[in-house]
Amino acid sequence: MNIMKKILWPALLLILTFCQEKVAPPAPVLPVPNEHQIAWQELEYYGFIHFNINTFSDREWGFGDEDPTLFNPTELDARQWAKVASEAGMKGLIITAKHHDGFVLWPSEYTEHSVKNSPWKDGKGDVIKELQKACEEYGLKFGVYYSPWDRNHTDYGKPEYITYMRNQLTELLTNYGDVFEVWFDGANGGDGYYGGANESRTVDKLSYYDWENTIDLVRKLQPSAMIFGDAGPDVRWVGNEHGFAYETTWSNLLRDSVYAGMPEYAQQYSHGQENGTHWVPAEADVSTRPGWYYHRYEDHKVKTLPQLLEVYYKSIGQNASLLINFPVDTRGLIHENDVKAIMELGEKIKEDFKVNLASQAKISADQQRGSGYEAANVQDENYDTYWTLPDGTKEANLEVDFGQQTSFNRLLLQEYTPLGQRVKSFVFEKENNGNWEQIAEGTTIGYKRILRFPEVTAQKVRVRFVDGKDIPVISELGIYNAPKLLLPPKATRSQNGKLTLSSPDDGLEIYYTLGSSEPSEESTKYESPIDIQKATTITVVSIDPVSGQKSAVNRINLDISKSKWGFPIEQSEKAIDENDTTYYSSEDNQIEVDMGEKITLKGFTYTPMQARYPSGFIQNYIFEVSIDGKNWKQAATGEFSNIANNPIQQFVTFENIDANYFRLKAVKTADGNPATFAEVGVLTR
Ligand code: FUL
Ligand code: CA
Repeated sequence: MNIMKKILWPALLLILTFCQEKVAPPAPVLPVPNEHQIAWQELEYYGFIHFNINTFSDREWGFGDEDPTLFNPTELDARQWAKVASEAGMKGLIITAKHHDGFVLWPSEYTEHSVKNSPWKDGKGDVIKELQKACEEYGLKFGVYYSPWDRNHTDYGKPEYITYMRNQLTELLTNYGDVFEVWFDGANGGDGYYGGANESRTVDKLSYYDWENTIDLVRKLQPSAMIFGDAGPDVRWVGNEHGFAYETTWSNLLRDSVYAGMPEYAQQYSHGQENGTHWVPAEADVSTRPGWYYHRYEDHKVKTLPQLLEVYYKSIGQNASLLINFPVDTRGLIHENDVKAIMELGEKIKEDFKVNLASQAKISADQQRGSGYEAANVQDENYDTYWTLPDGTKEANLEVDFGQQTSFNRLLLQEYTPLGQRVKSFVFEKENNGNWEQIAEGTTIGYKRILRFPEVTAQKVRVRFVDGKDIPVISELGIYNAPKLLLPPKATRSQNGKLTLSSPDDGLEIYYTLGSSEPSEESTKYESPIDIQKATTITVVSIDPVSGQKSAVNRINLDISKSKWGFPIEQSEKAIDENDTTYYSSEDNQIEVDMGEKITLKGFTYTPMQARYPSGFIQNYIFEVSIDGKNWKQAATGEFSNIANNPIQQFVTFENIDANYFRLKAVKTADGNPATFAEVGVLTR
C-alpha cells in the first residue's frame, strides 16, 4: 500500500500526463508586441498633466521668450493630481516636462529657462520630483512628455541642440526613477524666440533629431519605457486630439513609412494597417477641456459625462489606450470642474463593467484546438489563457448559454496579442426560436474591443468569427448590462421655435410639463419637436421604462421664438439661429434685428463666440430699441465684466420698453477685434 502510494501512483500520473497529447500553440502572426508593450497595454487608462509657463501666460503654445518669473503657482500639490488620477481609475501620469516654449519643470543644469529661476519655492523647487514622489505614493506609473521642438533655445535647428536635448533627456531619465512612457511630441519647427533671434526655423523632421541614436539613449537609460511618437517606435499617436480610435484599429503599423510630424500621418497611417510591419499600438489623447493648458475662460467647457464616456468607448473600446489630460490651473491644482468630470467618468466605467454576465454562463465552441485551449479560457479572467482552433479552420463560433433569459447591452472581446492581431470581422448573434439573429458586428478586436448596442434579451448568444488573418486566439469575452446614463434630456431649439429633446442614452423615455411642476410617467411623453412660440418654462425628465428610475429634472426657461425675426444685414442670421456654434462677425460692431411685431422687452441676452480660439467678445455695450426702425432709443448700456475669462451667455434686464426692432452695439471688444455674436435674444418675462 505504501509502495502504491509513494511510487506507483505518481508514476501512473506522470505517464497519463505524457500520454495526453500536448497540442502546440498556434504560430504567431507577425508582428507581435514585445514584453514591455504587453505589460504597458494592460494599463489601458492613464492621465496627462499639461502645466508649464503656458499656464501662467494663458497660452497653448509659448513663444519661448517668457520670463521664468511668471511661473508662480500658489498651491502646487502634485499629490492632488495623483490622488485624482488614482481615484478615477487611472494607472499612471505623464507630465509635460518641457513644452514647445522650452521652459523646464526641473532644475536642469543645461538651461536658465527653468523653474530654478522662478519665484516658486525660491527657485528650489522641482515639479518632476514632486510628481514622481506623488505617483509612488498613489501606486501610479510615472511618465514624461518632452517636446523636441524648442522655441527658446539659441541652437535649435543646429546639431548642438541635439546634444542639449540628449543631456536633458539623460537628466530626466536618470534622476526620477522608473519612467513608463517617454512622450515625444510630433509638432515642431516654426517661428520662435530662439535665444533672441526671433525668426522662423524649420528642420528636416525625418533626419534632424537623429532619432535612432536618441531612441538608443532612452532604451539604455529606461529599458522598459514605452517610447511614444507619431511613428512610435513603441506607441503611436491616434491621429486626432478627440481621444477617438477607429472602428477598425490595427496595432500593426507600416512603421518604416512613417516619421513624427509627417503631414499625411493622421489621414493615412493613424488607423494602423492590417499588413503593418511593426507592433505599434495606438494611444488616444484628449483633454478634459478644449485646450491642453488651463484657461479660466474654459471653466465652463469641461467635457460632460456623455462626452467622456464616448471617449472611453472609442479609445479603450477600440483597441487603443487612453490618455486624458488635466490642464492644471494657476494654483497648481486640477480644477474642481475637471475633478468632478473625471470622477463621474471613473464611477460610470466601474458601474458599466461591474457584473460580467458571461463569467457564470456556459461557454462552448463548435471547435477547439485541443487540451489547454478550451472555450472556458475566455471566462477565467486570465489574459494569458485563451481559446483557439486547429490551424486552417475558417469559421468558428463561441457560444454563451446564460441558462435563462438575460438582458445585456455590451460585448467585450480580447485577442491574445502575444500571438499577433488577427481578427478582421466578427458578428454577435442571439438565438431566437432556433434561429440566429444578428445583434451587432465588428471588425478588428486587438487588445480590447467593446461593442455597444441597445439592450437585448436572450438566453443564448454567440460570437461568429467571420474573417481574420489567421485563426482567432481569444483571451477573454465579457457581456455586460451597463446601466443607462440617466441624465436629464438635452434641449435644442430651432429659429422657428421648435424644441427638440434628446435622450442621453438608448431606451430612455422623455416626459415633460409646460411650467415648472415635476414631470412623471403621467405627464406628456415627448414624441416629436414641440412648437413653442411664447415665453415659457418647460420641465423635462428622462425615465428608464424598465426600472422606472428617473433622472434629475431640468427646468428650461424659453423666451419668445425667433420665427418672425429678420435682419437687414446678410450673415447676421447666424446670431439668431439658436445655435451657439455659429456666429456673426460685424465690421461695424453691431447687430440689428427686426422682430416683425411689437414686443414689450424686459431685457436681452448675448452669447459670445464659442470656438476654440474665439475673438471679438463684447466688453462694453449699448442696447437700443426702435418702433419704426428709424428712430432709436437707448434701453441699456454697460459692461460684461468677466466675459474674457468666462464667455457664457450674458443676461441684461431693464425697465419694460416696447420695440419692433433692437440693436446691440459693441462700444469696445475685449481684444479690439470686430465684434462677434454667437447668439442674441430678448427677455420678455
Ligand atoms: C500637441 C501639442 O502641440 C499640444 O500643445 C499638446 O501638447 C498635445 C498633447 O500635443 O502636439
Ligand atoms: Ca482567459
